Amino acid sequence: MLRPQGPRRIALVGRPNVGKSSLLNKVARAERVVVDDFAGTTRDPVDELIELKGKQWVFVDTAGIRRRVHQTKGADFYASLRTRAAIEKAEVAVVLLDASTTLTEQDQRVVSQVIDSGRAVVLAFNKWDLVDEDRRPYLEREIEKDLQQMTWAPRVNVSAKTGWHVEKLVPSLEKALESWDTRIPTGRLNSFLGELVAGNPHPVSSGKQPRILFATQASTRPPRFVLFATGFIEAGYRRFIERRLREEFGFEGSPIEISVRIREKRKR
Ligand SMILES: Nc1nc2c(ncn2[C@@H]2O[C@H](COP(=O)(O)OP(=O)(O)OP(=O)(O)O)[C@@H](O)[C@H]2O)c(=O)[nH]1
Ligand SMILES: [Mg+2]
Repeated sequence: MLRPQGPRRIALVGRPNVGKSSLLNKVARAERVVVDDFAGTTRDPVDELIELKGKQWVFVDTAGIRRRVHQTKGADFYASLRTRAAIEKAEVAVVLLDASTTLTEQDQRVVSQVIDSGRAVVLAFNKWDLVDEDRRPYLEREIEKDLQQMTWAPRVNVSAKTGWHVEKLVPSLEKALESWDTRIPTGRLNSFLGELVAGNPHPVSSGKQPRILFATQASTRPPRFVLFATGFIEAGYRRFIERRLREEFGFEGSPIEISVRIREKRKR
């Protein structure tokens, strides 16, 4: 897929009140959108064209995500549909979390929704001005427990209120987008995989050992890989391949998809 020209699109997402609108204002260096203590201030996505480090970006402020789209009602239902559409339209999502309080189930829903969208991701731990030494170890544990699905996403600690470290966002966004756009040449992919499989063959189950014959990267944005194999590839082995692909090629900030197609061995 060719990348469309023009500014890159970034959706700011998170549960209500985490500071999405505050961050947009800070990045824009102007009060462009309404910030309030009330959870549910933003109702409609707002696009802002912002120049940072000589480049144009479109930042999209969104309505806070409370629950899954199909579980919401009335005005909230339409707000959540618009948030979902804004994520789909963006290339990368900045998932905001309130670092000063315990991560919640709502945060997990945001994470799942962003994972499902296949967009690139940067995690922003906001309200860092309120994080004290005592909170840090708890936060680390919560991250380990609740954000397992996104271990590959770059993390930035920021304060949308004071502007602290907000400038660290752009390098992380660039990194995530680069990963999202990456294509591994077929030759390189297969020489890597050949070595990997030779060194760590798939476990034998009921006397059979599926072999991986060949792989190709079918698309980018996000990177999708197709493995051709002689039989069913276990989930554990797929995860192993994903881990090694990341070790080899990076993909920081991007989800990657691996699917398997079974190809019968040719009978002679
Ligand atoms: N201390 C502190 N407060 C913050 C920070 N960022 C946002 N806030 C406060 O958090 C509250 C919510 O901020 P918003 O920017 O409106 O949050 P939002 O995520 O856009 O909320 P919704 O639009 O309701 O989903 C406001 O009172 C902000 O002043 C921060 O970094 N530090
Ligand atoms: Mg808002």
